[in-house]
Amino acid sequence: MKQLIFIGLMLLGTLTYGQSNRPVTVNLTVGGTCDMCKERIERTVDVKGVKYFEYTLATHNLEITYVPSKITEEQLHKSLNAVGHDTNKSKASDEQYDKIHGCCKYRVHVHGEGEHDSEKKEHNHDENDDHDHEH
Ligand SMILES: [Cu+2]
Repeated sequence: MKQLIFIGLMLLGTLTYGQSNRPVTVNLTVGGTCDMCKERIERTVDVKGVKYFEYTLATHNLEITYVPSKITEEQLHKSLNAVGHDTNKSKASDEQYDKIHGCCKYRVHVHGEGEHDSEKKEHNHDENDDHDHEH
């Protein structure tokens, strides 16, 4: 009888193991603005345990198929944060975001709603740009 329970447990173990070995597909929302971001994001998730990834800039959607026994979704979020990208579950620290390339400052675009006026002013300023700037 004890042996039967043992075999039963072994079977159960194999089953759960098999299940966590089965690839899972998730959709993450990841901040990004340009092709450089897309490349960076895809390079970041191109790791062991990830079977498929595709980042769509227009929707900020990152589709990922990964094997849960090899990598967790949390790890994916964390490594994206580490290269400066916010996800729907966790944000990059200001320090991490600062490291991102200048043209990739996606947060400016995301927080745009209430700041349209100042954005417009900036644009006009750029158009008749014949005085010196102190950048
Ligand atoms: Cu970019």
